[in-house]
Amino acid sequence: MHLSLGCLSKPILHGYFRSSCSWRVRIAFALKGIEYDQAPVNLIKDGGLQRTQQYKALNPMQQVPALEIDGITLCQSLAVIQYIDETRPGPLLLPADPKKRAQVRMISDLIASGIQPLQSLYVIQKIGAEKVQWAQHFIDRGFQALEAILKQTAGKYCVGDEISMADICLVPQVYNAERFKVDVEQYPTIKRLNQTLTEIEAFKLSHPSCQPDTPPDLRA
Ligand code: GSH
Repeated sequence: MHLSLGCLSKPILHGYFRSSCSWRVRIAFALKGIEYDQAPVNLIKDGGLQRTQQYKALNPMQQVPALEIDGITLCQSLAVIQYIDETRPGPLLLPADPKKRAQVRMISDLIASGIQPLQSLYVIQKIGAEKVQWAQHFIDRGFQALEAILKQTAGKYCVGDEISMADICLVPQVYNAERFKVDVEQYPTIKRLNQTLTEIEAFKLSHPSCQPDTPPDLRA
């Protein structure tokens, strides 16, 4: 059931332009055509503003995103995306068919649990000098599995021909892979899907290169 939105204020997304998890939520909002405000949290400045007591009150994990919506604060991007999907009209981000729905969750979890946490800022900072090799190793390991799965599930998009939460997870993860100089050419299905998806307006609008907190030298 969709909420009546007339009396509710705009959601506030606490995120960071280059955070892949924040980008996931921005894509979901763009696909659904929902207006929201952004409250940038600089993950680098002064040791990371996500570590302040003020932000910790919003997200005790000291990570972005955090979303203020409908009188509650939600963290964890996949929970946020599913809440948006369940309460807002627009294209379904999780398909109705149980098999496809499970495949969407499988791919999303593979990325959100099996790849991104191993190359997130906090982990990388702990690794120190080996950080690039570490990130490349875990992204490659995840992409090998993801490529095999996508060969079975993909049509035009990650699961069949409808855009879903799996696509929302894929594009920011490929962006991270490229930042860490992973050779995405090795993964032809991932590469094809990413190329198709990055042409779509919702993915372009939410791209790290054009957010309110994108530094001038990284703006496209
Ligand atoms: N599982 C969380 C989600 O999906 O929201 C992961 C959130 C996460 O790792 N956020 C990163 C972060 O805030 C940015 S993408 N990193 C800050 C840090 O590591 O200190």
